[in-house]
Formats: sequence, structure tokens, C-alpha cells
Amino acid sequence: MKSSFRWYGESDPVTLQEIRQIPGVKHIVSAVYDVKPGEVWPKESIKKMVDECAENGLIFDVVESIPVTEEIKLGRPERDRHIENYCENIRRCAKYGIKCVTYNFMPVFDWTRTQLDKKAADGSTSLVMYWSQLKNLDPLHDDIHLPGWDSSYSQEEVRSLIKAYGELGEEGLWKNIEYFLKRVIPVAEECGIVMALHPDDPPYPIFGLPRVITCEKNLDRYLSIVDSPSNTLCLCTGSLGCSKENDIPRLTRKYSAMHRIGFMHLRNVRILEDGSFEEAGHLSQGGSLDMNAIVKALTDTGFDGYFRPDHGRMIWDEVDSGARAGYGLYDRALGCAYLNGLIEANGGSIE
Ligand code: DNO
Repeated sequence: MKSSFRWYGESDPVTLQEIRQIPGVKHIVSAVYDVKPGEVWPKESIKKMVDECAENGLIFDVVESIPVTEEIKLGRPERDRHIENYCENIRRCAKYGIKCVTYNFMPVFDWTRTQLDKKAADGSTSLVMYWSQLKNLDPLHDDIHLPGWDSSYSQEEVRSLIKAYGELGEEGLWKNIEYFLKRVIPVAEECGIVMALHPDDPPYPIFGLPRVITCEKNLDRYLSIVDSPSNTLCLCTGSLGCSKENDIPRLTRKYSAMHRIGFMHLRNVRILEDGSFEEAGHLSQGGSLDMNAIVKALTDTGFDGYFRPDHGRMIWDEVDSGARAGYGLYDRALGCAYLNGLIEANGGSIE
């Protein structure tokens, strides 16, 4: 399998020089960040990142993400133009050597947390979602401040989007997913790109917004809409694993055996009694997931796609600006080292 690491480009305090020293990591996961969702990425921007990575002995070949706009998710009139631009971005990425594109279909908010710097007993901090902090929020009447998303939309925009999704409902969202996939997957297939869908994080409705990429039944439904090797999952263990219903080692084995995992996000999560959760370090004993069973499912099925450590805690006085919560260097690098050990011990190999 291929070991990768997320890098936010030039403005990332984590440098490519640092990343290349993490054992096993050869691939960079990134995106063009200065273009509005729905618009076309300049070729020069993609090329510049590819070149910069190559100068540092790394390969930029995984994109996370090309965002799917609310217009596409809601099926609004602008969607055809946005989908055309999406396809053009896929073609451009392919031209510069990208092999895998990650994306998600979450309405309004991508990942949802209530605090980004919850201190653990050992002094490390991590992202958490506590129902006690979330349940009193009513975004239709109150101003909500979700850490990480405060500046994305105005309160008015959030309200009108939540109303629009309420009217759309789950089946409406499925229709729009189908519309998108039927246009985008054939282009990806033609260009040799694998599209990897990130699950909803957490995998259940929040604020009444429909969320459908949440469980086995719905993942099966998603994959069956377009039965193509280019229509795959970004199986994020920490996101899907926030729900006790999802048996992550079994799902990993199943979808890997079907060759429908393009990208693995490997991270642990600790589920609390009331369904709240805390992002733990990668080690199995720190959280609710059996990380070894997950890696074993990959090695047993000959998984040869990309994986990356997912969010790390903040440790060793590393400072997190909040803008890229979970993406410091140290704990993610520790995650890589741990995953390397699990892969090797299970007879797998890192290309
Ligand atoms: C969080 C990430 C997600 C992921 C997107 C993919 O840190 O795992 O934000 O990048 O959902 O579209």
C-alpha cells in the first residue's frame, strides 16, 4: 500500500522537508486552496505543487478535496456549471499525475466538533464532539459557532441552507448524489482517476441536516449507483467509527476485497457512553477501534491503495491555529510509525 500525508501547501507550518523524513511516506495529499468551490483550478497551481513535492522526493498524487458545492448537493440551477468545472478539475489533475481524488457529500458542515483543544490527562489536546455542548444549539433560531466553520457561512446563510436541506430530505439528497456520480465517474474513469468518497463525520444527522454516507447499507447504495472501479470509498475509520453500529474491521475487509477502497484514513476514536466522542491517538488501547484488526483486513485483502494517518493530537507544545485542527506534525508522524509497525507485522508492505 502507499503511505501518504496531508499537506496544506506553502502556508502549512509542517514542511515537505519534515514530511519526507517520516519513515514510509512518499505521497502527498493536498489541494488547490485559493480557488472558490465550484470554480476551475489553474493548471499552474497544480503543477507548482507537483514540482515542489518532486523537488523534495515526494509525489503529489492524492487530492483532498475537490469540494462538491452546496449547489450540486441541493440540485440548484448552478449545479451543471459546477459539475462541468468539477470534471474539468479532474481532467487537469489527471494531466499532472493525480491518481486519487477525495471528496464528501456532507451538507453545509464537513466534520463537526464542539471543541478543538480538549485537554487530556497527559496534557495533549484533541478534537471532541460532546452532545452536552451540541444539544442546546438550535441553528434556526440561535447563532451557532462551530469551531472550524465559523467563517465559512454567515448565520443567515447557515439558516437558509439548513431550511433548504430540510425540504430536500434524504431521498432528495440521494437523487442529487446520483446526478453528480453519473456525470463525474465516467470522466474520472476515462482519466484513470479513482474518486474516493469520505463518509459523513460524524455518521448521523446533525441539526436535522440529512446525512446519508453513514452506514453499510448506504455505502452499498452509493457504490451501486455507478458500478465502476473509479467509484470508491475513502474509508475514514475515525469518522465511520464514531457510530458503534459500524464494524470497521469488517467493513474494511468487505470493501477492500471488492476493490472499492481508494483511500484509507486510519485513526482511532473514543466513543463515550452518550455517543459523544473524542479523537484519541492512533493506538488501539486509546480508543474504541481495533486498529490492528483494521490493518490486518487491509493486508489480508492485498490492499494496494493509499492510506494516511488521520488527525493527530497536539503534543510536545506544537501550536494549532485552529484552521487546520488535527493536522500537526508530531502525533501524525507517530501515527505513521505505529501504522508501519502494524503493516509490517501483518505481512503487508509499503511501496
Ligand atoms: C478532516 C477530513 C475531512 C476530509 C473531507 C474530504 O480532517 O478528514 O475534512 O478531508 O471530508 O472531502
